[in-house]
This record gives sequence, structure tokens and C-alpha cells, in this order.
Amino acid sequence: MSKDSKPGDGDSSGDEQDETSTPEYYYNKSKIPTYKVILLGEAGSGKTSLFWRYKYGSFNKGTTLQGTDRFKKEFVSDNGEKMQMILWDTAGMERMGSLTFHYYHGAHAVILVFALNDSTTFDSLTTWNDDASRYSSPEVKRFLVATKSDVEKDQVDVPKEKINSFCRNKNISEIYYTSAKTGDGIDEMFQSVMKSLSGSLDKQSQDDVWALAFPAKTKKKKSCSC
Ligand SMILES: Nc1nc2c(ncn2[C@@H]2O[C@H](COP(=O)(O)OP(=O)(O)OP(=O)(O)O)[C@@H](O)[C@H]2O)c(=O)[nH]1
Ligand SMILES: [Mg+2]
Repeated sequence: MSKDSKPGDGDSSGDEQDETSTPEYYYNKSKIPTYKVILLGEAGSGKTSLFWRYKYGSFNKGTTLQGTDRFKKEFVSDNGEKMQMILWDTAGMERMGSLTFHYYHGAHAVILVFALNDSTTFDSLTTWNDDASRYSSPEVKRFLVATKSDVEKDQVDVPKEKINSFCRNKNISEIYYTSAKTGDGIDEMFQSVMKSLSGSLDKQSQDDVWALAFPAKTKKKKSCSC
């Protein structure tokens, strides 16, 4: 959790924006390669809890969190290069079937999320994966994340063989087991995702990454009457 973050504020909510939340500000100031990473998965799979745990370091039991749905975090790659991730959460839009172009557009990585104790969230992943190809890019990097790894063994509803076979068929090299409740596996998962992305950035896409995450306030300049 970043030192100044607290639930409900945001780098990101898009409502109150000052100079420091404009794309130009971040892009010109940081010049750090920045990757857009999106969470995708069925309602209830645990996306917001994952996001929340990573950003705030706590477990939020609410299911309808709103406000902060983008979060940026700096990493240092193995070769010492700084890099940044902007993580996007759907803020519940998937429940209305209304994930927008903005959500997918320009994503460098998709984290497909399912809950270990709910096979319907796993079964829907094929559709989410197809949508990622259609609306972001066929080349977008994909990662598979199982959430709720804290549940009792007898509540696990998705067999390992099914998970492994999905990974093989979709060309996904890594599955991560995480728990937003305990925090297990989450830091490691994001570190690993960023490590995989390191060095893959198309420099052309940087403007889009910032502009989509932090749309500039459209202020009209005062015209001079002289
Ligand atoms: N035991 C356990 N429960 C979890 C965990 N993560 C999330 N949950 C619970 O699962 C439910 C759904 O979690 P959310 O994070 O809201 O899921 P979502 O994918 O964001 O779903 P919507 O935004 O509601 O569409 C909530 O009741 C959470 O408390 C976890 O790691 N362990
Ligand atoms: Mg959510």
C-alpha cells in the first residue's frame, strides 16, 4: 500500500483532478515505461478484493466498491530499470455487461481471475479470454490467477487438471494462487507479472496508457480580449 493511499481516495477516480493527475504530468515527469494491466473475470471472482489488498494492504469484504479503479505502482526490473504498472479494476461494470473500450484498449497484460471455490467463475474464463483478444489485442499477455486460496480443501470447486488444461490450451505459462483475505501470493504474483512484461513495451503506446488512465481535465483556456 502506498504510504499516502487510503480507501476511497485515488490516483484515479477521474472526478477531482488537478495538474498532477493529467497524462502530461505523469508522462513528462516520470518517463518511466508504464504498462497497463487489467483484471478480468466474472462478478464475484474476487477482482476488487485483489486490487484492494494490493493497493491498501487490507481485506475489504464489500462487493460493490466504487471510486478507485486504477492504481499505479513502481517496480524495478532485474536489470535495475524502473518500470510502472497501472492496474485497472472493473468497478463492477462487468455485472452490467458494460465493460468499455477504454477498459481494454491499450492493455499490455490481462489478468484472468477466477475463484477456486466457484467453478462458474472458472468456466466463464474462455469468454473473458476471447473478449481480451477481441477488444485489447490478440498479442496481449495473459496471466491466470486463482483467488480465495484460503478456503477449506473441501470447498475447492475447480480441479487442478482443469486449470492446467486451460493454461495449456490458452498458452498461459503461469497460474498464481492468491488470497485477498490473507494476502498470500499477491505481491509475488504482481512482481512476476511485471517481470514477464519487462522490456516488452511499445514506446508508441505510452501516451494512450496515461491518457486513458488519467484523462486530462478539459479546461478551456481564457481567450484574450485585447
Ligand atoms: N475467503 C475469501 N473470500 C474472498 C476473497 N476475495 C474475495 N472474497 C469475497 O468474494 C466476494 C466477491 O469479491 P469481489 O472482490 O467483490 O469480487 P469482484 O470480482 O470484484 O466482483 P464484483 O465487483 O462484485 O462484480 C466478496 O464477498 C469477498 O469478500 C479471498 O481471498 N478469500
Ligand atoms: Mg469488483
